[in-house]
Amino acid sequence: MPRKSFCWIALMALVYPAGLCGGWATPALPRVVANDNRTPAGQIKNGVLDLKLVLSEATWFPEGEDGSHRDVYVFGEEGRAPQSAGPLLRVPQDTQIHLSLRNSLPLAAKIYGLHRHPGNPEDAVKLAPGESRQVEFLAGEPGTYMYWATTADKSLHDRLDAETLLFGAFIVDQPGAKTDDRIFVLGDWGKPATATSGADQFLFINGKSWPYTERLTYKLGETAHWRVINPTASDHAMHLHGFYFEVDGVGDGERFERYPEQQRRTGVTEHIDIGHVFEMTWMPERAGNWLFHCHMMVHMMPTDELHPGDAKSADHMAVHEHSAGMGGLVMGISVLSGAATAANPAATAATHKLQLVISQQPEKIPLYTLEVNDPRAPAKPDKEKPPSLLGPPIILTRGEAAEIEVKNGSNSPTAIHWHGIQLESYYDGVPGWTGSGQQTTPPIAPGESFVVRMTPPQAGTFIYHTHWHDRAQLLNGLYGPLIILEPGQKFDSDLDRPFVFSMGTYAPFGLLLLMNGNPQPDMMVMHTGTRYRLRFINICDDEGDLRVRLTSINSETPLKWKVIAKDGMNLPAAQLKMAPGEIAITVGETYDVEFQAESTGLARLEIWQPSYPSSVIQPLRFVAAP
Ligand SMILES: [Cu+2]
Repeated sequence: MPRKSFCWIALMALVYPAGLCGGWATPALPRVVANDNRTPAGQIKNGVLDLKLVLSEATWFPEGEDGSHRDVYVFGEEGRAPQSAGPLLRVPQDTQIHLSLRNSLPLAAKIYGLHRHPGNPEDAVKLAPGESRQVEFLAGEPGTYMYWATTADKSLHDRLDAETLLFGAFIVDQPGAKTDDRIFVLGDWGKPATATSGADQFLFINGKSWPYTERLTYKLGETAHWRVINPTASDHAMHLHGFYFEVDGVGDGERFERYPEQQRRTGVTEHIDIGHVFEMTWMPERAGNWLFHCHMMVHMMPTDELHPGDAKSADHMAVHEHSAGMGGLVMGISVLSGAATAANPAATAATHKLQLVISQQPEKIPLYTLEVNDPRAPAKPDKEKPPSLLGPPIILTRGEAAEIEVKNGSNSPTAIHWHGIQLESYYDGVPGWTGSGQQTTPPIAPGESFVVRMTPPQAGTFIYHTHWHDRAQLLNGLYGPLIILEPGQKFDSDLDRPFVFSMGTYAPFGLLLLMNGNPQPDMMVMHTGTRYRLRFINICDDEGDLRVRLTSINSETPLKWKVIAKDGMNLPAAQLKMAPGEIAITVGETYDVEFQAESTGLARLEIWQPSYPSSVIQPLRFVAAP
């Protein structure tokens, strides 16, 4: 077949800077086939799986089959096309596994994870270039696992370049278990910058990058069971739009822990560490288009290297009309209504109408100012200066129809996502994607308004934030707390304290980690013997592993608090307990905790990331209640 990309190269050479053509395929290499992980590899006979795996070099097309490509190392089944993710190893418990492994790479390889689970994570099968070996073992405990390889003696944390696609899913099923679940293996191909070319990176799921990832289709009321596997060199914050999911279990690649029913957590975002896995279950209850994506901005943006002219998402939308300005770790989900026509946005009469007004201060930092006009919000008694780089809270009531007019007074188009809220797809806020085929959410052009309707079914802590996919909006404060109260409840700003964690362009210092829009918040006074609700929101761009901790001023031992909700969902009674005041909160997660100071004194609420030296401390003073 003639290579379509050939004339494309000539065309691209005119448009793209030099140095981007390093990845053009060697014509002799086979082409990588995207693996949707629905068909187990090999043959099972009489309780024995026979599978022949080969490591080889191949040409991979992360986007369209005539798009950009890279030469990589991948797994394949002997005699078949190489795959990304590698061939699916899936067997019932107690299956004897007979593997034949062949290394056709010019480099020695070490393969990890091909043993009985749980086993020794350091166990590796070593293969010299050209070497073949047989491996036999019994499938271990049921669960979700992975196998992966390195040609440079690296760990999962530091693999680079061609070898980063050497991985596959490994599933052990309980005897008789249903196997109609879906398996999503995350990928991250990366090459550091050199003297002659920039860094090159893109992210993908089951071998493809958005908008070329598989489009999932569900019927209303179907149950979706997913397994998510992370063999990449970074952690991720996997977020589902519009619906809660239950986390059924987690694993570190070696040991899988299935949660007992009362210990399962419900949320809209789940952190997944390097080499880890999780299983989730959810039910599509509303028709329309939805997303499952990594909430870390850099993992859901169009790749500069593949689309150097499209760095601005508006331009990108024009080039790839199905991309909606996104790229990388994003999957699209269409929920079919079952009716002949797609669900139209409902027009329930709203009894609570308010406005979110976005304005822009040209050439200033921050670029945007957000204002909420709500006739129900009490007038501010003094001329309190609103925090910069943070929108005011929007406060709604569970079960009450609300109408929010988003007025875009800025110079760039935008879109607002109502993170964690179970609402109709059309109002979910992903321009060009949410809604249905007939009517998708429009971008809000400068000078225009968009009226959002929702009747939140759940009281708790949520987020409104830009879903416009360039960093400038997120780093300039286009977000704020979205708080849903129980009917009859009034927001008490003394007892109820939102803490928004973000990254922002803070004048004149540049990009900083912020708490409530501030890198150095002022002293906050709280009363002893008084129960406070602290609402934590992480809307940083990429801080996947953020920690929050409450300690008294002279101690590293956290004070005790009670976590009462995650992602706006109250924890079941079995999970409520007083615990040391320290939690991990990933991008796109919210936590509500109850805290009561028992003695007067100073304390600090601190956020930090283990891998970076930056932190923000909110000083607290506990004084006797009047
Ligand atoms: Cu990510």
